[in-house]
Amino acid sequence: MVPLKRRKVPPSNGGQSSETNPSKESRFPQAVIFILERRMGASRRTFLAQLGRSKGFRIEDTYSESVTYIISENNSGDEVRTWLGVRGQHQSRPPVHLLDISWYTESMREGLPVAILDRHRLLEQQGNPVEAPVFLAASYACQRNTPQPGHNTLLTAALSVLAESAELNGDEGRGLAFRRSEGLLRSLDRRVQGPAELRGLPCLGDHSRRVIQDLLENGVSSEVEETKSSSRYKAMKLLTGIFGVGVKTAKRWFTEGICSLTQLETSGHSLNAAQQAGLKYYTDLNQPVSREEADAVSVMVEDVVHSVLPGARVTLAGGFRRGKMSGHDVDFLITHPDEGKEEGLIHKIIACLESRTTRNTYRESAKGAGRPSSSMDRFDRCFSIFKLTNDSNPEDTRRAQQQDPERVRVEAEQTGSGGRPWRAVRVDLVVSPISQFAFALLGWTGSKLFEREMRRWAVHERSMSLSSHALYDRNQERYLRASSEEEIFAHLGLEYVSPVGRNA
Ligand code: 8GT
Ligand code: MN
Repeated sequence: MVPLKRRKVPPSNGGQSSETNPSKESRFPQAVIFILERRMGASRRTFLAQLGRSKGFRIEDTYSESVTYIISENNSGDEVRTWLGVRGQHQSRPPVHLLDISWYTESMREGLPVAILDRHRLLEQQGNPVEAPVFLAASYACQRNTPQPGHNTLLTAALSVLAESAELNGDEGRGLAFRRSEGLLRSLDRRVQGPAELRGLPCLGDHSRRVIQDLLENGVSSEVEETKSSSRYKAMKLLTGIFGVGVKTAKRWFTEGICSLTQLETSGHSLNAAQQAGLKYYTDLNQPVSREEADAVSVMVEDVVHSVLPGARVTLAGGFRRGKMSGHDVDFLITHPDEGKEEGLIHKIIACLESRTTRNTYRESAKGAGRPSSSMDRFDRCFSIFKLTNDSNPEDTRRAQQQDPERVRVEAEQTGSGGRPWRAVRVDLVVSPISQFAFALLGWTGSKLFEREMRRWAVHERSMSLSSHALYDRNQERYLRASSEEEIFAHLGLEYVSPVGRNA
């Protein structure tokens, strides 16, 4: 997208901005441009059209036979032809070019219609269109249903490695591009047989397509294999795998030559409380949490919450709410039906947890504890490490609790790590007032990509801003209320996607 700062309006006669004067004569009469709104969104299209006009391009509001350049984003040539009813070439008229948005943004940058290169042209099927069945998918992850685990796990696992590697390098943009490709492949309802089937799919950049092609043709991607075996990737993954250690800290340690836990322990670095616990329980915390363990944790959390605030409601969120069979932690959202009753609740929960076990909770505000929160989210929150008894299946836990409440308030380090009767599990607790509960539940159910895409949809397609607290309509200049996730989807003009379909 053309950065806003380039959006200069050239001085025009009489001080009238050319943006407000679309009928101004075109500087390039041979280029009659139509920008397709589909999958681009109305606000972005309006912005791009105004920009073009301000630079003297002729931009049509509707498609007609006089159009010579069709600009589209995230659509295939075949789709565009079908939607607009673009006919094949005819000798009596100038050719119609079906072009990607990149041609348009480059032309904006140059201030004139740039030469059309192959990479600007939209993909169109050659030959018999029935030969390779083509997938169709909407371009935002929040418009798609994405169940677990998907039919293309070989491809999605590989793209996930490249995304993770970019994220560990601090390259968010590149990471997001791979995540979008990964999310798209997860949503496909059958296995991809060959690259030709992916023609015209949105979200797949050149890089991802090359990797996919490699995997489909050779069964492996050399780039993915090299990434996985690189010492940087391995060290960064290991170090950020320590609870309380983020990319920045891990990067600093790695530059100092720290590549293993032993090197970290002997480096003389002083670790904060969360990181010390992270190191101590490293193996436990990096072992996936099973569904059964999550259910056992639920029983413990409900017990603690109800003992400090009867009537409070505890909801399992995160990956487990999306139907995943394992996760890296267990996420809970806590609220009370009477607004205001939840105030101060997190402190009581923490106090109760700490009285029952050794110190194992980490307030979000504690320096270096866990993930930094986005500036949009201001809930009371606490990351903790629970000690879960090995035999804790939820029914046993419930029964044991009734008989002897102390038994499940797992004992501290009475035994060494080998053969000890419990394991450490990460638990994330968030408290929300009931008036924001639907937004919080949506935000904390994920997946991260699904959330991100929903916020992007809100801004670009609806001029709204969505957070885990509220939905604001910028046109109406007011907040839109919702008491269920379904209502939020409806406000956004999206078809409802149930939690199990949000595994983008
Ligand atoms: P997992 O199985 O690896 O645990 O996967 P997960 O449960 O999907 O991911 P998670 O990292 O445990 O995060 C759970 C949800 O919380 C995700 O949907 C993520 O988007 C959301 N989440 C955070 N941090 C924040 C935050 O600061 N604000 C909001 N609104 N959501 C957040 O992880
Ligand atoms: Mn989780």
